[in-house]
Amino acid sequence: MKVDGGICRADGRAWAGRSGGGPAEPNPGLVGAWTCRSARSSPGGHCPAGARLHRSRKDGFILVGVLVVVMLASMVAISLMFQMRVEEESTSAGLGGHHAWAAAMAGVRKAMRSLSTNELETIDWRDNPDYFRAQPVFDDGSEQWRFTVFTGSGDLDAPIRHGLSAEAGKLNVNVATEEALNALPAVEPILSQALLDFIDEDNLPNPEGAEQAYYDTLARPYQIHNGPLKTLDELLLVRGFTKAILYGEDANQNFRLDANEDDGEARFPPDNANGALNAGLRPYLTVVSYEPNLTAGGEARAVIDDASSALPTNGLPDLTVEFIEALRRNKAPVGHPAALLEETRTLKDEEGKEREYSSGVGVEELPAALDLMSDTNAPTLFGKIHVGAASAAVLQTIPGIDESLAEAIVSARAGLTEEQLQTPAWLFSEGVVDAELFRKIAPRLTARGYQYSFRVLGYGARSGQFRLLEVIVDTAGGDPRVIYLRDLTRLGLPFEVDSEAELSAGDAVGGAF
Ligand SMILES: [Ca+2]
Ligand SMILES: [Ca+2]
Ligand SMILES: [Ca+2]
Ligand SMILES: [Ca+2]
Repeated sequence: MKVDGGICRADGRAWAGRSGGGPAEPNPGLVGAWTCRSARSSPGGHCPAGARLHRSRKDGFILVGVLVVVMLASMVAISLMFQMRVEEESTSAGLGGHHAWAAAMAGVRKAMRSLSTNELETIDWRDNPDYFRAQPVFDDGSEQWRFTVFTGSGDLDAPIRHGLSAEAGKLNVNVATEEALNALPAVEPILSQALLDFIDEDNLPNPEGAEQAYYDTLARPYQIHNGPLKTLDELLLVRGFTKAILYGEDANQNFRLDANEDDGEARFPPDNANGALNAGLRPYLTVVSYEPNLTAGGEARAVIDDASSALPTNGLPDLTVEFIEALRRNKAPVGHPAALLEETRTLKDEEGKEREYSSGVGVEELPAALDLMSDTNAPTLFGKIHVGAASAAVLQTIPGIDESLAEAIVSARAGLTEEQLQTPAWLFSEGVVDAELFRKIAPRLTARGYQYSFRVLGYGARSGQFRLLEVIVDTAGGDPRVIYLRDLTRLGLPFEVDSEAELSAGDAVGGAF
């Protein structure tokens, strides 16, 4: 190694002397080098005769000086060695981290590809290990970089799925009512009302809520949003919402019950040691769900109660069109198309005579009625709950759906085809709910998801270096785009990677970064 900056360029001799013999045999080479310092300006760097003479008369002084120089040079060398080693290690960690990041981003791109319109119908994005698990990305000879895309399943026995989560399957806190929030486990009005105050535009606190005036009294006051949350973690800014409430016992947010999450107070986090994972509110909530108010064919929907809104020219029976025209003529609004199900009304005809009208919407016509019409001309619908993706706990936030009905919905949908799941009409056609209950709950439901969340682990199968990302992708605008990306690497490896099995499986490494 070189010790640049040493006096007259010691060129490693200082280090060699130090390590070879401990402190300090005077080194003639060094002495010469050192004493040359005074003659540095001489042409060609040669020591003039006067300098040699000077050396011979001051040996004692020179010896002390040499010792000091040797020590100084040694210190410089040790410090440089240390610095180089640190740099070397951080460079290799950084390089590996960079590769793991690139592998994770390959996973993000694959997840986005699974959601693109031409893949969506052929790729199962819900749970597809062949497509999402341990996918090889790049082999640089010494390391094989891979990714796994996964999400929480809510099932303790198989806590992750290799796929994506539809955000529409969760309750959107930005548009949730107090009643919906209070239906969630462990949410009381003191929480829900504080959340509603945090989001609503005014500064009038709910009876058990908290507006800016409360936050001004904190040791570290901060401005509340009085507007929608952009990320779920912003819930932690709301009075009463703690990490224990948001993440439950799942301190490392890996969807699994780790040993420290099931040992009571012994180790962080506190938990009830009951062998089950309380994952907090996080699995039930979102801030990003919305959908375009369009038909499956991408057309604007007809607004039933708006006389200026053209009714569909095909897809609806004549009887239904006549019924809606009569409703409009009689200024008898119905609101949501679900209200047409098995509906009859006494209305005036074109001559002003009252007569019985039937909607003409039964089991057969219901899917088209739900697809083609709307209760609003708003271009975007926020916070509808995806009946094909929501957990029983989330379904219970809808007034009219109790625990047993929520569980019946979850078990009934498991046996349905993609075709049947296109609209919420199957709830009625499969006999899960009657017409009256369907009319009540359907306005809160959707059968579509446009925003999808997932985790990606990018990792080296040999070294175990990894990066963990949390991602949300939005497809509402056409091509999928990333609307949220967070590095969760600090939370640790979410699950063991069986690198031996992966490497011996001999997967072909396809593609590159
Ligand atoms: Ca407010
Ligand atoms: Ca955990
Ligand atoms: Ca614990
Ligand atoms: Ca527990």
